[in-house]
Amino acid sequence: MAYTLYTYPGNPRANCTLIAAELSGIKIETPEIELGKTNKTEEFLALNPLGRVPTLKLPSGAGVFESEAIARYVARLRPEVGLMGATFAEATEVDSWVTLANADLVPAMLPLVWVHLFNLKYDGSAATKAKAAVDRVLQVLDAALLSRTYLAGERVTLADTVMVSVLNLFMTHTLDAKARKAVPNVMRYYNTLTAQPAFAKVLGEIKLCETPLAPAKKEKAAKKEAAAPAAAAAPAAPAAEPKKPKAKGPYDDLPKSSMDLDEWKREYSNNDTREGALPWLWKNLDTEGYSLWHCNYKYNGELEKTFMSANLVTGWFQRCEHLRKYIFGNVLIFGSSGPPGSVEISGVWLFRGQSIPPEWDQEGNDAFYYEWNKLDITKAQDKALVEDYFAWDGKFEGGPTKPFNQGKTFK
Ligand SMILES: N[C@@H](CCC(=O)N[C@@H](CS)C(=O)NCC(=O)O)C(=O)O
Repeated sequence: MAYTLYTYPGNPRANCTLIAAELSGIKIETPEIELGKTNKTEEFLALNPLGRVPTLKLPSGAGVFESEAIARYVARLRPEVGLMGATFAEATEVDSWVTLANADLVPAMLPLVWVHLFNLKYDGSAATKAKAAVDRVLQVLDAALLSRTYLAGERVTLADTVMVSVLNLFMTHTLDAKARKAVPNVMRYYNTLTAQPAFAKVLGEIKLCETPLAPAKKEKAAKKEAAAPAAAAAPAAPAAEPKKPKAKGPYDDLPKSSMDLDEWKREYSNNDTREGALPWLWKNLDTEGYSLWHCNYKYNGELEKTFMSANLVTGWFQRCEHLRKYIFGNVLIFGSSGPPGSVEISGVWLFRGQSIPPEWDQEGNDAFYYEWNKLDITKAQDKALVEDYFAWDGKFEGGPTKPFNQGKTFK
């Protein structure tokens, strides 16, 4: 009999265990449950007397309750994987980070995220306190990650599966681009780990937060407070402020282009690249409105596995969703799995405007870890490079040093 984890999809308290299981090669079933029903049955209460999720059912039929105990149980099943830390000192570090995440970040989920997702009663002062707690932990984490790749030791431990699972909720719901920019080391850590296959498989497609969740009935609440200032529990009243003009986006001031990027994407998707799409591009490319760039991963010397490199690219693409209207690219993997330096990542992008997207030169952004070189299609070699990258074949002169392995298109 297999292990069964009762939870609802996306529960950070369960994701940490599911990632640990992926890393350890342990199969865990996650049957669909109806929260409020399944967890109140007699059978369920025999596993967890409080009737809560997550709850783990062991092959013996016994139950394990409390998310932290469940995560530790699974991590201990395969000590050789090292999820509990390789040494006594590392095990203590794992304990510190797991407890910090659970004691300081998990309680903030309810007032900051779940209250909105599940339409619960909003408590302004609880939200303010929770936000301060999250900000403080992020600062501590950012300082710690300045000199580390992982929280404890030199490889992934339970500290990372717990921390990333919890961070993921805030990254996708409350921390907008400005908040993320304030913690570049946390971002590098989060981006690196979520690109790893075990994390990517459990967390699925990640869409970083653009606008933080806000109280559902903010305006009404603000008006009530104006009438009765004594009940000032909710945040200050933004509704009373004059409406600010909408901030300009980085592409808003560009003169209209004669080339329609969507049309190019359709051409590329529906036609043979060399026979149909590229001739269309060379005929329609507006070199004033658009620019072409080659990118080369700065840490190619560290890459060992093709599938992990491909995952790095997938993670990057997932975080580019908001730029889809303005960019198109092909990022390719070259070489084959082997010792460090066996694999290379490089690509060619087409961008609206004459520079790489503004946020891409900031530390923590995936693009920051690439060298960028603007291409000039009046030069035969640059033009051929664009063609090879877009067609996924050719000589790639001036590009990679290893043979093509696989590619990914952002369109
Ligand atoms: N301390 C527990 C908290 C678990 C918990 O509160 N789970 C919630 C869902 S996230 C639940 O089961 N609520 C339903 C209920 O209490 O009836 C743990 O970490 O496992």
